[in-house]
Amino acid sequence: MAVQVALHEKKRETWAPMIQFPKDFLWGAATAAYQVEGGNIHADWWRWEKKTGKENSGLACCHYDLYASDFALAKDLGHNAHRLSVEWSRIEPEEGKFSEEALKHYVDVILALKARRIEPVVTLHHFTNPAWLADSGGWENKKSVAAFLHYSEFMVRALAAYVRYWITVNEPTIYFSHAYILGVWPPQEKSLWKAWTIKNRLAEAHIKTYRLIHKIYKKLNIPKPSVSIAQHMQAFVPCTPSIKNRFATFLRHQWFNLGYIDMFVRHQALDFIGVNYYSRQLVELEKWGFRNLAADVCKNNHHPVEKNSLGWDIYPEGLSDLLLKLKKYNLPVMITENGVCVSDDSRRWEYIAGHLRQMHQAMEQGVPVTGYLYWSLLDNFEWDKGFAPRFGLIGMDYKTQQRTVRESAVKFSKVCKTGILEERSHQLLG
Ligand code: GCO
Repeated sequence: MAVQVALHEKKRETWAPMIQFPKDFLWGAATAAYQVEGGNIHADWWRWEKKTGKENSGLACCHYDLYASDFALAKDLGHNAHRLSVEWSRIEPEEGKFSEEALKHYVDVILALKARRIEPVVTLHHFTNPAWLADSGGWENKKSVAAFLHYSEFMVRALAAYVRYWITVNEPTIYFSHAYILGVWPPQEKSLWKAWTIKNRLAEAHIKTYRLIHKIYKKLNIPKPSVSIAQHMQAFVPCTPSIKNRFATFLRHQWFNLGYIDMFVRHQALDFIGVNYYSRQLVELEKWGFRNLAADVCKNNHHPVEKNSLGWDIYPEGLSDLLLKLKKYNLPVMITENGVCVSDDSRRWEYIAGHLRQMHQAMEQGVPVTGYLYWSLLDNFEWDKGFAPRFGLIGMDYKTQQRTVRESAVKFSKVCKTGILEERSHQLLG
């Protein structure tokens, strides 16, 4: 039957309506120090990789040395913004001993972006900690917050003149859930109690760092900075509209997407909302219970959608829903990460275009989105998954360190350069 229908359908290629983004929009990509730099020997992750026998980050993309040529590629691709992180364990390899050399390196990195008129968005904590901090209990240790503030002060003073956008902590919910509940990241704990402690400690770290950054800018008489976290947000969708599923969906959205945002808004410690969006979670509860409410998902592949190479659902429509739910905060929103790992690069462009369309829809309905940073500029070290997932606009040959600009990067660059998304679409005419 389906075949017969298909035979009667005429397939015609048309141009979908042009989508135009604001002139001053920030376009670019994101990276994190540990995933691209290579040789981060003083980080807790470095030691953990060796201990567990997982794939080692090793030289990664040698971005520590090759940053300037990588930024030149980003510039060619029309990027006018770039998110990166600074590695605490390089800056403070031993407790209280700050490395002027590492600091100079990061100043040079930021200057290399500024020279290309690329706006830096700087993250202070992106999952890794100095090994000495891990040895003293990591974020379980009360002193971690003071230590983080000390390091942040050192960085912010040095970079304030060049940096407007700061991300204090990347994806705190992912960090405490992977490291302290699921036990798949260092220090591999499985304790709700510890997770709760870390959750609160990261919140305290953000709020205090937020205030510190603003104080430093004021003192140095520099125009106000814009400070946020990069919050991992998912589209939680009930598999069936049962009360259990709808209630769990509501709770998860509240806890995992908005928990930190609400808290920071209450503390007046958020200048914009940094959103990392990748995927959908199909909520299907087996039974009532705390764990079920927090974690049960559909295991029967109901409502199937395409998946990335790590098996995550591809669900662009979730982005506009999510953005519309952020409207109530009256804060600018920046997409600080959105990306896909696929072996077929044409699917990457589909992913980007699909998400840009959804983002634009939300903007038309009044959500003040100010930028879109694709994850990631380069293929890189995907934490406990190693180098297999390919998220990059630019492909990596890790043996030769050769970079290859992918077709998707070129297509995305047209949007970056013109602010216009123009796409060929297939329309079925009956
Ligand atoms: C994260 C991080 C990135 C990941 C990316 C793809 O969100 O986990 O910010 O470090 O590499 O999200 O999984």
